[in-house]
Amino acid sequence: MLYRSKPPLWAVVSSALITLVSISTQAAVVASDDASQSAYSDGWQGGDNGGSGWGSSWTLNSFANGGAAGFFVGSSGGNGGGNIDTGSSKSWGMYANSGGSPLSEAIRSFNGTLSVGQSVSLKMDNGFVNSGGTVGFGLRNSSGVNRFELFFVGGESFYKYNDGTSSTATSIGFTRDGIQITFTQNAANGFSVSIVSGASSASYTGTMSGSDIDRIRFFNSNSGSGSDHDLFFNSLQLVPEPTNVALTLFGVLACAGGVWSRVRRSRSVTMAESHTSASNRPA
Ligand SMILES: [Ca+2]
Ligand SMILES: [Ca+2]
Repeated sequence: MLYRSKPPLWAVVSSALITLVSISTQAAVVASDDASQSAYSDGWQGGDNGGSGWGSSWTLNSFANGGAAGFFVGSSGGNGGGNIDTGSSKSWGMYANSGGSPLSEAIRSFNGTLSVGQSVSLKMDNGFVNSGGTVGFGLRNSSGVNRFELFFVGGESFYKYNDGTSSTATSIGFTRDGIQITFTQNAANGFSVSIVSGASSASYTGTMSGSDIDRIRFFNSNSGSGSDHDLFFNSLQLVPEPTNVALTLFGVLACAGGVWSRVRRSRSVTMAESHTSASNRPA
C-alpha cells in the first residue's frame, strides 16, 4: 500500500511526454527570412514565401485611399541614414504617399502560436514620417487583433509600443539608421521587448490581454511622399525551436517530478515508521 503511493516512473514520464507533445504542437516553428532570399530577387509580391518555417507566404495589401501605396525591394539607405540591408543592399520596402490616407500592410503567419520562451526579432528602418502618419509593426492573433505593436507616429520624438490597452513612449528617439527589435513572450500573457538603436538600447516588460499571437503585420500608414519617407523591414526571425522550449520545460517537469518523488518517498518512510511504532505499541 505504502509502496504504491510512490509515483511510478512511467506516470511521471508519460505525464511529461504528454505536456511535451502538447507544447510542441502548439508552439510556433522556428522561422527566418530576409530580403536577400531568392523569392525577392524579382521584387516583393503577395505570395512570396522566402526563408523557412513560416505558416504562410506574404499577404501584401495596399490601399491607395486617395494617395498611393505599395511594396518594393531596395536599400534602406534610400530613406537616408544607415541601413538594415542583407545580401546585395536589399531590404523590404513599403511606401504610402500623401494625398489621402494611403496604407500598405504586409502580413505573415507563424506556423503555430508564439509560446512562452519564444521570441520574434526584426529590423525596421523608417524614413521621415509626416504628421498624421504612423509606421511600425503589430503582433496579432488569428482574428487580426493586435496583442502588441511598436511604431513611430509622425510629429513625435520617440518610438512607442502598445500592449493592447495603452501606449507607452520608449526612450528610443527617431532615427533613419534602423532599429532592431526583439519581442519575447516571457509568461502566459507577459512580454519583454528590447530595442537597439545604434549605441542606445532599452528594454520593457508588460502584460498583454491575450497570448494567442500567430502572425506579424508590418504597416505604413501615410508616411508621406518621396523616397526619404519610405519604410523598410528586414531580418525577420522566430526562435527558438519548439523542441528546445519543450525540452526546457521537460527538464523542469522531470526535476519537479524527482523532487515530488523524494517528498512522497520521505512521507512514506515517515508513515511507515509511525505505523511500525504504532503497531509495536503495547495494546
Ligand atoms: Ca518576389
Ligand atoms: Ca535608413
